[in-house]
Amino acid sequence: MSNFKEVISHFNIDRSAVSYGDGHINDTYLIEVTPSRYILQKINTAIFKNPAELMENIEAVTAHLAEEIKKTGGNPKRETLMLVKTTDGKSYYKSSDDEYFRMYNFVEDTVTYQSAQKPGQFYAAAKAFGLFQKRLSAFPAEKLFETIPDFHNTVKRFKDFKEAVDNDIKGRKKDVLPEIEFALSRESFTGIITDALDKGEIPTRVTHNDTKLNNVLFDKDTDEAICVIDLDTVMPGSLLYDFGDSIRFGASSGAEDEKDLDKIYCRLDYFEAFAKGFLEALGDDITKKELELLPISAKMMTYECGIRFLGDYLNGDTYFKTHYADQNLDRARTQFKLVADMENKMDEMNMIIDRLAK
Ligand code: ADP
Ligand code: GN1
Ligand code: MG
Repeated sequence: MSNFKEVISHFNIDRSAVSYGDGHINDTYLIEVTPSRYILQKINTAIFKNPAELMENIEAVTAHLAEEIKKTGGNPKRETLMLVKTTDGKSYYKSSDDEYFRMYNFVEDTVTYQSAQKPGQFYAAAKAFGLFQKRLSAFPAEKLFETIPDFHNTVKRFKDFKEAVDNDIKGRKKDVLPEIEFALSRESFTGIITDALDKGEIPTRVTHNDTKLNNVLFDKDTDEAICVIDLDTVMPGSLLYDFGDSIRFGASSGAEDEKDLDKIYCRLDYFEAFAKGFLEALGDDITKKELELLPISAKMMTYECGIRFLGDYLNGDTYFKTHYADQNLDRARTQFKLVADMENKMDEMNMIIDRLAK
């Protein structure tokens, strides 16, 4: 990282930092100033075009969450991210080379998981994401900036994907024709959630929009899911985005970039555990139509992520961080394998939701 000393001095810290975490988007560093630790992040401005607006969102959302947590006797220092202000009282620092940095308190004695190890753990994550959404239900959605426009507009994502296929700027299309065919043949279902939103059949809510299992911190002793992190995409959206994206990642039997596709399928016991926790946390705060669309939202978010990975592969890997050549292709393949498996299991997924909703 360039001019590191300059950056941390503006957070009143003078220590070295080490790279940290497994995110695909921002550069994350851990800083130790005994007895405290901090997370420093360089915001990815190729993706988040307006970091000042993004930080305004995060300031407002974390302040709201802290109040809600206090009201119920919780501990905001463990249950929500807390920003560390710069020496001039701001929530971020813009460096002399125009990079944007923010700092959070490190939430101690927690762990993140790259995959759910037992259904109970995924149930706990569901409770945390459900509660996150519930705590934000009174937050005025119109106050939030759209940090990435059309983030979960699958119809728009499909158009972008088709453009990547048509442009084929890296000449990779010829190697991935079956994957492209898989994606293109499913165009007709891409509008189900956007149509329901447009027609007012389901409400717009304040949602997280990136509910990967590794975006929740678990207490290392109790294994309770205590703090939802990665708030860059908190924006107006649909509850279905949060449900579907959680299932996409956490109900998968393997890693997002697993090469052996025989190992990849959707684990229905994990699907059920998540649905149970999410519905318990939401209580009455979910409509009949949302309930009905929960299973299809899992397929939608998985498909959408698949076309995003494959589109990025075709575009030359410019969006998601990759650690080896073809990683985005491996990621796209696992997503499509999951989509195919979910199509076979759709009846069972519907039955599970029917049973839980009774
Ligand atoms: P990205 O947007 O790149 O996914 P995240 O905000 O999710 O970045 O952070 C990456 C990782 O850093 C997380 O998965 C988590 O392990 C860790 N992390 C982030 N913030 C904190 C925090 N405040 N306390 C403890 N760990 C954190
Ligand atoms: C990114 O930031 P991270 O790693 O939690 C991405 C998500 C994808 C996910 C796929 C802002 O999430 O939308 O679902 O990778 N975040 C952004 O693993 O694009
Ligand atoms: Mg993350």
